[in-house]
Amino acid sequence: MRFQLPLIAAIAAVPLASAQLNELAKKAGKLYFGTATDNMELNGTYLKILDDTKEFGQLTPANGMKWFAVEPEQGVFNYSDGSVVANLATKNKQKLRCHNLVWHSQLAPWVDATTWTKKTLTAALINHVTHEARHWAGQCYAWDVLNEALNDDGTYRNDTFLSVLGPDYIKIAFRAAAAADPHAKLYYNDYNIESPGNKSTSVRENIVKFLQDDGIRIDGVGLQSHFVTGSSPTIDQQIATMQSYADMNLDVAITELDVRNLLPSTATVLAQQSKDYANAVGACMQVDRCVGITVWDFYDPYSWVPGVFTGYGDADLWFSNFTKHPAYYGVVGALKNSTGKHHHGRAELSWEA
Ligand code: 9MR
Repeated sequence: MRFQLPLIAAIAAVPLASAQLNELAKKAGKLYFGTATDNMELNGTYLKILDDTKEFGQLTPANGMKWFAVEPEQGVFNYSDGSVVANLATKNKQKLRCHNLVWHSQLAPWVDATTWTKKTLTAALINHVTHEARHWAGQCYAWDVLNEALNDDGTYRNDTFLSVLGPDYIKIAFRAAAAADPHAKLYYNDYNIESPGNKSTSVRENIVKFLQDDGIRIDGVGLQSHFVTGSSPTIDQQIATMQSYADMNLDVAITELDVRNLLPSTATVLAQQSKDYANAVGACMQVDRCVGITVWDFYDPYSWVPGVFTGYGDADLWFSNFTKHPAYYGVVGALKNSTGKHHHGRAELSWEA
């Protein structure tokens, strides 16, 4: 008897294991919370966190599946880089978002250097998409078939594909992807399409409707969501835009979320960053067809931001010393708030009722 009280006190003093991102996302009816990652990052404390499926249930290779890596010379395919992340996801039972089949950037130089006819470029495009999508068929939950094909004003981006083939290259790419991997969800993926405006209108008109009118399969729109602390779209703008894609009978996903700070990251800046992260995640929670959220890496030293935006950084959820940003808890809050509210048709307890 005399041990009872201290024992109870000891149990009460043990902090409850705190729920983690993927765990909470799944409780809220989503398929995953995930992250981008890259081959040279896969070691030490970082890898421990990446491997923890309570935290991350989905991986995206940041570079290894891009055209320059996969088909560096015409007709010569190299899957070694991309397979590292793909096989890690398989080993961990994490979903894999495959990224990407067609993009103007990080393209193999031969594509821009060759003098094409419509016939020869069509063949090269089909060949690339077919080989690559077939190679990882069965492993990819989703494919970003086409990445960043629009300018910010909504016009088609004038790259080699557009200038030789016109917009039909989009149909060629999605048709080939559908044939090569019948099970992967086929996505269009872009940035600055998270709030209403010319670019999001163009996604609906010039990508989705353009394909659907021809009976070509497209399953989803990926909203990259590379945001800036203090000037991210509002949660209402994000919900409205996601819903506008969902209303075309599509899934949506946040595919590359990060929120960059103008350095230094004061307490005020970090608090605002937390709100911005929470709004993005909260928007996905409010849209039934939003299947999941992917951050574009989770550890500040591996962020693409400082290399591209001078003076900006700390855009991810973990600081370089592996402590968590306040934004981590902002995301946790957004995932928890919606638990039970939105789900894929499953009856769950709802505190709203
Ligand atoms: O994270 C990628 C980085 O390592 C590359 O250097 C960069 C080159 O553009 O691409 C990064 O990923 C991009 C993604 O593929 C598409 N959307 C924008 C991402 C950030 O640049």
